[in-house]
Amino acid sequence: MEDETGSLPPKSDFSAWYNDVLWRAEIMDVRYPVKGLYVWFPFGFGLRRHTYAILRTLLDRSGHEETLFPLLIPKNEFMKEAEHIKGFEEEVYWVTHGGLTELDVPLALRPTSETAMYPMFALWVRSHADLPIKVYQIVNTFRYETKHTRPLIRLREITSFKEAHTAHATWEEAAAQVETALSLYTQFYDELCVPVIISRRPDWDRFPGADYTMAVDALMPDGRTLQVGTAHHLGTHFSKTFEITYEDAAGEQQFVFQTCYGISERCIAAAIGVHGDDRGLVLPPKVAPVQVVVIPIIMKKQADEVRAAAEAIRAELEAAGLRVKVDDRDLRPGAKYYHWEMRGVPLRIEVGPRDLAAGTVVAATRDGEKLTLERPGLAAAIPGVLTAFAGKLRERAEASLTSRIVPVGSVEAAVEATKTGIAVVHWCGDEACAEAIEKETTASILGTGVRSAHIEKSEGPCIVCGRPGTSTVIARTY
Ligand code: A5A
Ligand code: ZN
Repeated sequence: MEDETGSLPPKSDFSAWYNDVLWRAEIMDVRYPVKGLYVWFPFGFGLRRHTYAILRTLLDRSGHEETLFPLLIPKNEFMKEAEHIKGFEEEVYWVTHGGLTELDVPLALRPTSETAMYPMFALWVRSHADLPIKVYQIVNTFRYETKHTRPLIRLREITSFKEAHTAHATWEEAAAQVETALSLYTQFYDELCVPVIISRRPDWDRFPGADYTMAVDALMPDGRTLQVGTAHHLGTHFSKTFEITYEDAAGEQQFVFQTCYGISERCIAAAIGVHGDDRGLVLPPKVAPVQVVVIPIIMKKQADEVRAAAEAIRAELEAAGLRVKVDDRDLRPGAKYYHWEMRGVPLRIEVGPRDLAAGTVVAATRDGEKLTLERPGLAAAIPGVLTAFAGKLRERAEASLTSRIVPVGSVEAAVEATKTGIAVVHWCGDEACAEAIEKETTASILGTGVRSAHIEKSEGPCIVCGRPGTSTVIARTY
């Protein structure tokens, strides 16, 4: 399965690096014979599992309940909400036959689950006491994407679609839920040590059927942003079509106000893209399938003792809750270092005869920092080492993002800035000005109302028309 020969393209050639590292680090196998569908290698799936465990915990702890709805949505339900259909009609896969029999009602493979869930919400909500509803599911969804497909980034089968759906008594409560969602996503990305920028998408980029859409974007090494999450205020668009009502205190039927918010395996693409280096993956310790690799340095002398020491270290670290591997393959240490560096393992511990005598081990974090750790109390020391390493990843990623955000005062300067990152401009909100900006820069307006520690909000003249404008972020996007 693995190919340890040849070398990884440099990360500066990001597209080539990305495709190659997914293969070499055993994240995804792209040889599945359907375009836009890929296979998780077990190591990659481990990364997915630990990543989504964080997401689950954040949702569970904030009053969400996990649920599971069917994959198939009857055409008549799918076609109810006009804007929603229009937004998705070109992306839906249809099931039209059961065996040789044509189905009376064609079934859509969910591209997202509003129209699967909301007919049921109509049955679930009766009175004020049934609100709010806050559910989520982690499922596969299907979108017939026509843009260039790419593993983890643009899929036709999204395998790890976390979608949350909520229903509330008031518009304000739903708006507050959107804020809660953004805060959860910010915490989630902080655990992945990936800094993000939150903004309100322009109206033409809203989710089909939303009052407004808030988006979370990460900056990839090639200077393009990746939308790694969205939270939508749905107002009463869907509750009106699906008749989701509750009886208020005065005995009147009222439509509920809804939100939904989603994250896909793009979160893993972002972590891989942001942290990796020329030697392969660099994984945040919380999600690394292997957090510590122990490499016994076997010489003729004391080979058995060294092996036993490596095993003892593994047992101790595992007992402390760490994910550990001992690599006792009959390979030169250098080949093993290469192997585990490619797979992003945050910490490597080497034990050899000299360490046995000294009562120490040599440890190296994935970024090359070497430490000598005392053998007694090793398990107690490692979590601190991993936390410090995560802190370094976070700082490096923040610095890299900050250095590529450029406030500019003209369209020409925006053209330059978006070649390598994000331009912050003043824009008046007019669609014609947006079109002019997007045409000149070949970048997209990500949004306004920007929230980021890295961007200062201000007012100023629109870079196209000169009328009053507000801070707006622009970037080339995936
Ligand atoms: N029901 C809401 C939550 C929804 O579907 N929103 S969404 O269309 O914006 O999708 C949520 C997130 O899924 C997006 O922000 C994006 O990060 C991710 N996503 C969308 N299409 C994708 C695709 N084809 N491949 C991978 N991820 C995708
Ligand atoms: Zn303008």
